Amino acid sequence: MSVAFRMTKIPNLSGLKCISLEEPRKVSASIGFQNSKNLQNFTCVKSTSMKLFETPADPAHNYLPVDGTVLYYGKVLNVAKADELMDILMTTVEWKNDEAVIFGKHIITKRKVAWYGDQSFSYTYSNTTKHALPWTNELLQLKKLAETQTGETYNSCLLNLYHDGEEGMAWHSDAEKDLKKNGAIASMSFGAERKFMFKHKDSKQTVTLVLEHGSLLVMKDETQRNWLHRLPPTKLIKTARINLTFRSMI
Ligand SMILES: O=C(O)CCC(=O)C(=O)O
Repeated sequence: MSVAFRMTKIPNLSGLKCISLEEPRKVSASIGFQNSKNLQNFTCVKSTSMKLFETPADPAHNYLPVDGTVLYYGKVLNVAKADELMDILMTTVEWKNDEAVIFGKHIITKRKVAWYGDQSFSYTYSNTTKHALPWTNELLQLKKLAETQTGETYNSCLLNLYHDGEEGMAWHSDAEKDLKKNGAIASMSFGAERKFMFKHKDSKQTVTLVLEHGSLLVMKDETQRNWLHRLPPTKLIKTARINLTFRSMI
């Protein structure tokens, strides 16, 4: 059976790969951060792949239409290396369930977190404070890779482990007082491909990308001030994902 979907063609990209789409109606809005002049029609043949859709990697393209910068570099590690690092991160990182105090209620998440850095930085978010652990070899290598690719420097890393698609992260922005104002945040992903969404704080416009295994994304400039981001939960994904966000603490 063949199914027609409308997808957004981004200028300067050679083309979009057509793959199976679980939510065809949302595709142009999801990838479509361009104005309607840039929309073109594509016909895709439904495949048996579990992939929902792909985000074309073009580090020269800003995926946010206004008020911030999000660049997606795509896969910066090959699959074998990304698989190896995922296994190492699973076993060597000191994972702990995340905690938050929300409206006075102490919440412990299923999602696990860890916090590493150049020094024992304290990081307070959701009314709880973490103290950074010293870098492992792999985290230091990945920090260097993120720095080389993005042309920025980072001194710390927050890691998240989502056991399956039912674990996600709600809308928020990373603009805590401990972080450098408008500092770049580099996000590296391993494991299950997941949607990653942005929502403008005023216009409520949304942008959705898919973060691939071994991929890198950077959020910078005024992104945290003007946009929220989230990792939406989904029942469709049964496997784990690890995300590393390299940050600059002050
Ligand atoms: O897992 C992700 O990709 C999102 C992580 C995130 O939003 C954060 O660390 O602030």
